[in-house]
Amino acid sequence: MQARRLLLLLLALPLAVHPDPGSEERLEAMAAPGPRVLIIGAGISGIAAAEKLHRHGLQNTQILEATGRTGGRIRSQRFAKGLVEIGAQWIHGPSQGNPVFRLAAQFGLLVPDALLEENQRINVGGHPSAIPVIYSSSGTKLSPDAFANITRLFYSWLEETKNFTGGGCTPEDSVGSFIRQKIVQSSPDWDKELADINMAFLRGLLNLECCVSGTHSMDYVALCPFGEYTTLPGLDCTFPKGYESLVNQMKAPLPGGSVLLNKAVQSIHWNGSFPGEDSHIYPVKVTCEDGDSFVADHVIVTVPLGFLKKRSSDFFSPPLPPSKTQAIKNLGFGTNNKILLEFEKPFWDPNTTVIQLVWEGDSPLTAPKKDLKKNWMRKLSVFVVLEPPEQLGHVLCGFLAGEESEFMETLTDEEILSSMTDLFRRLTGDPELPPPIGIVRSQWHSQPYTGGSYSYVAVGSSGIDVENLAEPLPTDQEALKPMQVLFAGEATERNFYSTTHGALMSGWREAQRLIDRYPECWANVSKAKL
Ligand code: 6YU
Repeated sequence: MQARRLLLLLLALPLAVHPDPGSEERLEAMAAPGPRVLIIGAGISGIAAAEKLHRHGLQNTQILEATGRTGGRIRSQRFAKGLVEIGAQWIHGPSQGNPVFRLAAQFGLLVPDALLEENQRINVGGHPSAIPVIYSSSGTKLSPDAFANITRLFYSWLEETKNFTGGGCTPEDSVGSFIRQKIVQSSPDWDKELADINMAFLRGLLNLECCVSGTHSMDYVALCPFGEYTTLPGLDCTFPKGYESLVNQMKAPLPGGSVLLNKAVQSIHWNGSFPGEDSHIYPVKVTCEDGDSFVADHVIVTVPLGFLKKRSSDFFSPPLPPSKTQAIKNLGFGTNNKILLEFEKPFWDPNTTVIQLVWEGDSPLTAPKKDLKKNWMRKLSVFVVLEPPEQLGHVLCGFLAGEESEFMETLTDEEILSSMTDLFRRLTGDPELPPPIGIVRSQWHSQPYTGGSYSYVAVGSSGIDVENLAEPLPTDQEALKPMQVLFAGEATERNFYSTTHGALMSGWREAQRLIDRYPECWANVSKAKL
């Protein structure tokens, strides 16, 4: 039984060749029949591609992952009394059109409420639906009713941006400039006494949008294609056993040895002729930072756009065609980080779900204060209360985007904790407010294999760049060996970029290309099994 398992395991592995100075490259493992497929990256897109290929009979597939874990930007971690998310938190639009929702429901990973039809029908258009508790920087609690109109206006302007997908804007126009224009038009109608606080409040809403889009400024986000991002119906929900429980379920059917961890790819050589030990000539060879190399018929690259921005010039040989290098340069990839704080006792009321900050003196019409060391906290505009407290403890999760967020990554936990203590004392007007008892924060910008949080369509780019990024190489339709290098990952999904479902769809999309190319591999796989 043991020997049979080992044989099956070996059969499932593609060829790994190690450089051995002075001798021929050495065969490490036997290959299963069918094309050899390597997947770079074990985030949700890479795992989704591997699982789908495996399910359709393309079993000669292996994932190379740079870090010591699977999941990528899905990362659940123990903190306070329970589990918190360092990366993705919600299923955005949990309804039948969302494959993350469908899988989570199928695996039994959601609470019953999340499955209710009525929950799936609610459409908030991707905007926050909770009524916040609002604190001003001078230590006053502000009534959400006072801002109800301005909030409604702000989100109606954001909705208006969707009208530009058909035209009526220039490539230089940004979502930020559009919103500013609306503010200038609308502000003469405001009550004069409320003008300053309204401006400060709107600055906060724009800061929050920076977190949603993963950008430093909404002035960086292109107006014309903004409406191409598609929101799905459903009231966002979370995973009680952590988002990683989804990735763990998805990878469970893969044979042992399918995922090689701590196997950072250094370069991808394509359009070549690389001999395998089976005397077959392969078009692609992947070399790793540890000196290992692998030959393959196809490679699916799922590394984040942030990694490609830093490394694509020396990652591919021959270099990428101009359409791809332009897409990598043009598209945006920014930082949205979390600061999670545990409190011994909540200073907020039990029914509070969101705490919104209003920094008095700030305005969407003036540039943010420059000195990051002094002012990074002013970019913080929202803290979410994590639920349920009985299971998690009293935990607030703050969101911080852009350069301020990247600066925060350079600070120590102690420095952040001390700043947060000062912040909450200032907001509540209570100089004795006990400090948080625990902190954990994300540092997505500094992660060498991620380089930020997620992608957006930046000013000067468009959905065409997203399509170009997704196009397989060689781009020549008549190529003798097509689809040598395929591209997946959240940044390659024109309508669902920046999300886990976009990432998952992209993995399935690229797997499907190969499944279609090798119908003989899955012809024998029974329909029932699919
Ligand atoms: C969502 C959410 N969410 C918060 C934060 C973050 C993200 N997202 P991966 O990076 O996972 O995998 C690639 C792997 O490749 C990785 O493991 C690398 O180590 C590896 N690799 C790299 N280089 C390599 C090499 N050389 N060799 C080998 N391996 C290598 N999404 O749906 N709900 O609540 C959030 C959030 C702080 C950082 C999120 C959320 C984004 C998702 O996490 C992300 O898209 C996917 O996990 C990516 O999977 P992947 O496989 O592509 O890459 C209008 C408009 C607005 C547009 N935006 C609206 C939506 C906003 C998104 N939501 C954000 C909110 C939160 C809280």
